[in-house]
Amino acid sequence: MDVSPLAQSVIAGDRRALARAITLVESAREDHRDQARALVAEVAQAGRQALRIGLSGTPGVGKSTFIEAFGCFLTAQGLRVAVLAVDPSSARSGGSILGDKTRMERLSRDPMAFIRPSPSQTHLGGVARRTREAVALCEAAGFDVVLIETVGVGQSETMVAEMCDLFLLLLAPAGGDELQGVKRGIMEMADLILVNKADGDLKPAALRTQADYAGALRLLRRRPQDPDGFPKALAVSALEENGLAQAWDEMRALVEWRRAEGHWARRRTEQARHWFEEEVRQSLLARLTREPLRGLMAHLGAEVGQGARTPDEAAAELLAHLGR
Ligand SMILES: Nc1nc2c(ncn2[C@@H]2O[C@H](COP(=O)(O)OP(=O)(O)OP(=O)(O)O)[C@@H](O)[C@H]2O)c(=O)[nH]1
Ligand SMILES: [Mg+2]
Repeated sequence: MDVSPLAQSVIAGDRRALARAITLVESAREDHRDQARALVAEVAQAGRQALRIGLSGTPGVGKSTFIEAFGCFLTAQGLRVAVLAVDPSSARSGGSILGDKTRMERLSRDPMAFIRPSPSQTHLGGVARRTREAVALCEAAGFDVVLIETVGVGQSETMVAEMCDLFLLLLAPAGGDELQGVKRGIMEMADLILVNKADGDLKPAALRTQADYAGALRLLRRRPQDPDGFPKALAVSALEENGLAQAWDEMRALVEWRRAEGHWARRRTEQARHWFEEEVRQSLLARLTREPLRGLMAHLGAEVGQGARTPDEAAAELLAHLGR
């Protein structure tokens, strides 16, 4: 199949073409992979960049509600918004935002928005590539903002942070005065912490939690990509749509500063390198699980087990086959 017509339709902003293109990059078939590679390379020629925003938070914190409210807020400003989801956990079926299309009812009907449910899960390496390519397709299709939702499990947050310009962490108001066991590593990735559900009875708790996190963020090591005062913690209510404009103002201020200081471009460059190296690593690992290397691995493993070769010798022997 010649992917050029599809690529051109994506660039022209044809939503059905975009959906088909994403289906192609999600395919596990080997011949589809070649087409997907050509497709992604061709759409890259459009040279478009969206603002990529990663959004993470534990189940029930209000990610879907926030995306619906924030997405509609953005489209009301005349921005085109694409929403993608990453859900590598096998515990959930059907992908996180598929069942949520009902919860994102307004946004899914919005002609300025495009919502793509996450496909059923595979290993994280495959998820990363597919998500990255889906982001690239949305950018080429002319979306201004690409929101990437991830549940706070395993490595998915780190992965999403590695493909985003901004990383948002959504938190719920804490019951007591303790920080909610948010891992330090995740806090360190956040550009903006949004304490959600700052409404009704939960409002005082949300404001306390926000103040706690604001304090905790000040204790973190200063990052070169941040102007004064960042990362920040804000209180929002996705349900009542409060604090969204302020959150957006903060995001824009941060992005403008990073662009002006060269951090934006530098980060994109680093990310491209990261994904190149990751792709090499993943491809090498994948080859080990296929013939002929899989059989050779088993064979050499048995020899090592019998003491016929040292582990190091056997590894050298196996690696010598990589180039063949
Ligand atoms: N009071 C209040 N409730 C909220 C707010 N945002 C979300 N909720 C409620 O919290 C519950 C979970 O919201 P979701 O948006 O489904 O949360 P989620 O993070 O997408 O959850 P998962 O998809 O399961 O990971 C729902 O009952 C929402 O109505 C808010 O700002 N205030
Ligand atoms: Mg959800």
